[in-house]
Amino acid sequence: LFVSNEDPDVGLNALQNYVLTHNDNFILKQHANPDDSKYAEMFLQNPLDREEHPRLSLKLIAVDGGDPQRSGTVNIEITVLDVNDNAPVFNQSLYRAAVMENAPKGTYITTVNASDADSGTNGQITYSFSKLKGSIADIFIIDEKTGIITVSGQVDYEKDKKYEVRVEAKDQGGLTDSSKVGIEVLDINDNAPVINVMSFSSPVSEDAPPGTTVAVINVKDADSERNGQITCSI
Ligand SMILES: [Ca+2]
Ligand SMILES: [Ca+2]
Ligand SMILES: [Ca+2]
Ligand SMILES: [Ca+2]
Repeated sequence: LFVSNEDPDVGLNALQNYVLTHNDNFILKQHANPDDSKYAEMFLQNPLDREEHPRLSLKLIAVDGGDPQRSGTVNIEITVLDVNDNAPVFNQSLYRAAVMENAPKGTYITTVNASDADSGTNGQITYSFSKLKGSIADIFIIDEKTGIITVSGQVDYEKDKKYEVRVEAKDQGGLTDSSKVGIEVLDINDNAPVINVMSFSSPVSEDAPPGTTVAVINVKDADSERNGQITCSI
């Protein structure tokens, strides 16, 4: 920025000095023209940060050497344009959630959230799962705008008791952050015991002593804990 001031007086009463209001970013360099008039150049000295100061308001004051001293002022309004210098940041490095097995499609699991300090598209975030292993992509879905994770397929405790899903937040300039979602699957009693007769001796002779093994039976229940505990009776 170049500034020059016309002061029709001569000598001491002519323009003596330019002063810039105190600020962290700009400095002023003063130069004399061959005809002794002066001009000033404003330089950027320290980097601007739109996220901290989106607008700067400075005053440039030109003073003469007269008595009384006279001065002129210009206001300099500076708007700092955004660049994409902030990546999105998740508000948690790990999200924990639980879901019942056999939960219907659309069942809410959790919401992930990231923020981005930039403005406009530089701060606009889309969410996605990253590097999904195997079948997880068929079981859960994430809304790219809201970060809401819901059930989209078959959750089966007997197949997988927990999942760990990586989520990614990306701004429109391509900067990213990632986080993890741990999803615990809760068992429901969806399996009946299965009876398997391994061997069976028939007929049994009438003089067989008490304690003779007649049949070997194997009983299984795929559920866990109380849902899988079996009692047998005849
Ligand atoms: Ca950004
Ligand atoms: Ca920025
Ligand atoms: Ca069961
Ligand atoms: Ca079960």
